[in-house]
Amino acid sequence: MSLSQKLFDKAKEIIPGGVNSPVRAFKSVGGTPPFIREAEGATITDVEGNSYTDYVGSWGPMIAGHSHPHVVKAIKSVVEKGTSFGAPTHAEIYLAQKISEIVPSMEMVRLVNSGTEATMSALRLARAATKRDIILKFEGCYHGHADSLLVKAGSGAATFGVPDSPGITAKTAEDTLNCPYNDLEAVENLFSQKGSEIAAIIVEPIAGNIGCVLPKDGFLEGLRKICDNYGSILIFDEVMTGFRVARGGAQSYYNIKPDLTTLGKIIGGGLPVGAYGGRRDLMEQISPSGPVYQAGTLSGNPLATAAGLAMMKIISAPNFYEDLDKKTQRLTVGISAVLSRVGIPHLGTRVGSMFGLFFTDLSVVENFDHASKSNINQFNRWFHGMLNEGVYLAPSQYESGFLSSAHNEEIIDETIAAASKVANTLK
Ligand code: KE4
Repeated sequence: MSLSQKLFDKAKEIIPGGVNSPVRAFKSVGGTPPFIREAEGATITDVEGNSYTDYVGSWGPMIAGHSHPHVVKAIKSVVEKGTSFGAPTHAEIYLAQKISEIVPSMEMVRLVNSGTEATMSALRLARAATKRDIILKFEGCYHGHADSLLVKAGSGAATFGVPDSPGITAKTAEDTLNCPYNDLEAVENLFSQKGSEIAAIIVEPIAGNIGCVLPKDGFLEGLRKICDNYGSILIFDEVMTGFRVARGGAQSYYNIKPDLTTLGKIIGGGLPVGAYGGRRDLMEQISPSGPVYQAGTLSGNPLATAAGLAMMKIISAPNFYEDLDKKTQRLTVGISAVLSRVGIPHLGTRVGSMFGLFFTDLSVVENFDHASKSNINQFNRWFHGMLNEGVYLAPSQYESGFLSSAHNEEIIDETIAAASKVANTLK
């Protein structure tokens, strides 16, 4: 029995499923998750010293690679001065200013501790500002595990095929409507019936929790117009796409201005940070400047803001995104070529350094229904084949992959060579 297996058995005795976040348990792909000891750059190493090229990057935060020296240095520079004060600090101002400078639609910013807190708070604000109860999300999109958002969610929830979680009241679920992603007509029909009751649309501008599904031309613009017509709030959940697909996130990539944006992952460089922000007239309604309550003991703590400021500096380097784009293109084109060479039906998707791979005959995957028709068994064989070749991919068909600035051409070509070996076993 491997050390990871021993640790997994021990973990299951004291932690539900042996993990602190479900998708880590490898339930959908099967097998035992390697317990990780350390990580640096593009490499993670498990407790037995096996190293893997990492394309999960802690589910997005590690866009500059693991243990980036500037992030480590920033944390070290503050950690001995205290880890949390529960009081305002200057670094919180700087980080909020930096976020607003890079994402101008975020005229004001509130730091929280996770993406879930960010989306939960943004929805509360949207409901308060519009005095409406209903929210619209999209099937398969995942916005964290707040009750009202765990309805036909993606990511881990979709992976387990139980998109609705027990413990959510019928009333809560009632106030959450879903449409198929990319189906603007369905949204228009819904709004023509209930538009005056809908507080907000919350959308992943690129759906990264269905696998990686791109918005169809006109979809995001259409949501913007509908929200304008009906006085609803447009929330871009950029927890995954923010600072990922472009410096200014998907909203800059597609040139759409949401009313509120939620962030997470990259802004903390791996430390627990989330944020929400947007129009000043909305954000000023957040306590204590306004009546909408939201709070957090560790929000904006000095370690998180130091790491976040270091990340903002790293991603602001010239050509940072252009280089990532080129390298991810090399990777995804290379993998697709080796799968095509052996005749494996698949569809690769990508925006910047965020990418997906569906084992499907479909020529397009536009929504959760399309994605759920993928050959999950084939995906699972691909996943384990690549893991055995030292390549660590997201352990679910309903997740996206991420490349970092630490992945160089040599590493990418090694991954493609591994893919070529594994592709032959999939025939
Ligand atoms: P967190 O609460 O996990 O920080 O963020 C929730 C969240 C919100 N919005 C989007 C678009 C997200 O992708 C996420 C979290 N992403 C998942 C990966 N699909 C995190 C991995 C996990 O759940 O362990």
